[in-house]
Amino acid sequence: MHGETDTDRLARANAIRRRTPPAHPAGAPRRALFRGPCGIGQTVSMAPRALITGITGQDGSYLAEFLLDKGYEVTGLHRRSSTVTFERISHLTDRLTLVSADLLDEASMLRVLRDHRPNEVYNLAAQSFVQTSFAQPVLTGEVTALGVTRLLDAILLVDPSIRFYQASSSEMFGKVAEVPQTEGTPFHPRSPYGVAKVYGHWITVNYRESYGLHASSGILFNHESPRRGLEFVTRKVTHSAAAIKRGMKKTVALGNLDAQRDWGYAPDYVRAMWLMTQQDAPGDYVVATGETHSVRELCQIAFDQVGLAWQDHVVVDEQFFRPAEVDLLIGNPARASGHLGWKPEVGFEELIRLMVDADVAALAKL
Ligand code: NAP
Ligand code: F7E
Repeated sequence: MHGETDTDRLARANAIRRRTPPAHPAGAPRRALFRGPCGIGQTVSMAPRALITGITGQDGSYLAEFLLDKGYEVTGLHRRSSTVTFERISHLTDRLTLVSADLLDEASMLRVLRDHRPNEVYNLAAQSFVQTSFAQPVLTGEVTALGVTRLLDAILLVDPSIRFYQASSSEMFGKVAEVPQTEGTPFHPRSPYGVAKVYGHWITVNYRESYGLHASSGILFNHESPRRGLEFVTRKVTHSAAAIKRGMKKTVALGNLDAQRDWGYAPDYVRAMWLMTQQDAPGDYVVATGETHSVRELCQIAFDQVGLAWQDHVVVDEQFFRPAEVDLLIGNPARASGHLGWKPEVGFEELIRLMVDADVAALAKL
């Protein structure tokens, strides 16, 4: 509607959904994807229902798109903030139900589960920036570690048949015990974030083993996109290359140029999350490309895409080094490939070039 803000549109979409009868009781067939007649002049949705925590983040936005395209009813959990944080999902708000709750507040999650009765829950919410976890280790533990237990407990109380996905991380491998890393590689996290993710991972395994929950953990290696937060190194570099090309700034300050990561494309990775919840049995899966690249290579490709030499524009600044760095992160996605039929479709160079192009296009609109 003319003059409607994101917040207005959201309120209207949610009001329409509240008038719709509940979709189908928990425990109903999970794959029923049709909309059938239900009394005179009324239709009831038989679509599967998913709840995504962290829907305003990079992965939440791609997963929401993916599930909506598969015919799901998607509820997104977002935390209250004084400004609108729906930038990544503004194109989807008419198709989503958004609810306010917080991983710090168990009762808020109980209410969301009780009111929306999802069949699948994807826990993507976290304090996800490694550097911040050194400055705010307790908050990181509350959200990224204990938040998982709060959500699992709420699931246990409301509906233990819910299928659960936990966003675990390659940061758990940290000081790596072997290269490449598999589901069996021991963890040695090197940041408060990594430590919190190890807790989240093991509590997921524990609830699976203790209570028989269909709870899976995706050990995802770095994955990026034009929707990546500006503080993460790939987007920082691609956005800076675009801004420098436009004459908006001259340099970008980075930390460890020798750091290496196994970087993939976020839309490929949300597909793996869904594949995990569709399996008969829950499990843990490494999701990675199996290739590693350095921050220096990232700079080379990004600046090349705008016709500049990276050495003329990248400066090294100690403030971006970490108190402890992780070693050689390379994932072996053999189990994901064998059991889930998953494989990445976008390679590193294509990823960085498409991110630069997206930043160039976005800045051209300013
Ligand atoms: P992201 O862009 O930082 O998104 C994090 C989301 O969590 C945001 O929606 C954020 O909300 C929400 N959140 C933070 N604290 C919350 C709280 N207390 N209650 C409710 N929501 C809260 O992260 P991402 O890259 O999409 O990653 C998704 C998940 O995968 C995270 O758990 C991350 O740790 C994990 N992971 C990511 C990668 C990767 O390379 N991207 C790799 C492995 C694992 P606001 O918008 O309000 O901040
Ligand atoms: O750093 C180095 C930095 O912040 C990558 C999160 O999604 O993936 C992400 O965590 C590397 C590090 O990602 C700068 O030292 C150099 O070695 O982009 P990042 P991350 O720490 O790997 C894992 C799998 C997650 O689970 C996390 O949630 O790049 N680096 N110079 C820099 N990093 C940043 N941010 N900024 C720099 O200036």
